[in-house]
Amino acid sequence: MPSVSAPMQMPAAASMLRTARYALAPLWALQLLTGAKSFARNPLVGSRTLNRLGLHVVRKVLAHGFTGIRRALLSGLVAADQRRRFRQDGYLVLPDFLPAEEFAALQSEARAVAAAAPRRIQEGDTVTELSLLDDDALARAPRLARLLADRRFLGAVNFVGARLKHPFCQVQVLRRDFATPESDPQKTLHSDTFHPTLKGWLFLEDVDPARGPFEYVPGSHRLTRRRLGWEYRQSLKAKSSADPHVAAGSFRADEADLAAMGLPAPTAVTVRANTLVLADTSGFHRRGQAMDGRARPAIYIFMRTNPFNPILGFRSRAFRRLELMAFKRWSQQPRGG
Ligand SMILES: O=C(O)CCC(=O)C(=O)O
Ligand SMILES: [Fe+2]
Repeated sequence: MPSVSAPMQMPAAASMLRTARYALAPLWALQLLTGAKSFARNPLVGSRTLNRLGLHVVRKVLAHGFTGIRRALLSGLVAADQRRRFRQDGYLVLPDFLPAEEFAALQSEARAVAAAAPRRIQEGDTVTELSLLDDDALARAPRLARLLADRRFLGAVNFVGARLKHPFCQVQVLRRDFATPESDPQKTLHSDTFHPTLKGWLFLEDVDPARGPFEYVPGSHRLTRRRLGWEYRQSLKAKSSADPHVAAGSFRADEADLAAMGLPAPTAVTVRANTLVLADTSGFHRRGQAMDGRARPAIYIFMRTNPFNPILGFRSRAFRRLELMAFKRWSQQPRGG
């Protein structure tokens, strides 16, 4: 008798789903002690009640506290003036990073890596080609291998990223796709995560305003009372935001928000080739709008760790290899949407 049994199965299925959800609760709770940031995916992170009680704000304060202590302990990795500039602005710009000849050789190695069938992703009107710098790629690119093992490079990356760790590096070539009318979500001013985190670029060519430079709001990495108030208000509505990036924990700020937080307008980080830019992308930033078809090639540096882990870390190549293997498996999976 389908007409009777069907309605009876519905509550059973719903209750099984509810039970399955409760079974996951310990995992969600444990994730509160990690960088888990999605208000949509983790019901505790997204809980309006918990956030009204201050969950998001407490996680943010603790993450900044732990990161600040680790970074202070790693402050010997960079020169005092760089430290001062980073603390003030939230990003570092190191021009002429490599000796000219070394850079020229690295540039041609990076071009060769980028020419060999990279991964291609499209976000709105930006096409990005990414080539992973794993052991295979580095075996054919000795200058790139030397950069990734360079003490000064690792020192600056580990100071800004506040952890002793090998970053994850790719050759990244961005190009504006003029045929696509949609806008690239990276071009809206945003913070990547609630906790301090690192992204960086060693630019392989000059980045003038027409090439869509990286833009950063100086000082927006700092936790002020006004920032915390803004974060608190965002945390109450993030879960139900129509913008999937906000629901995923990457808050968007407009000009009025910046003014309310006492923050200046973003600075376009226009640079010459061979400049290393390292930023705490929990500060507000965006990708500038490219006005012509020229590419923006760079060695793209990424490092993200559990902000609450007090251990300074260690630079293990074996660990990096494992992370790269996991990433390759993940990036080869077919994904919809
Ligand atoms: O490509 C850029 O200039 C910035 C992109 C960005 O916001 C990001 O990667 O988080
Ligand atoms: Fe970003």
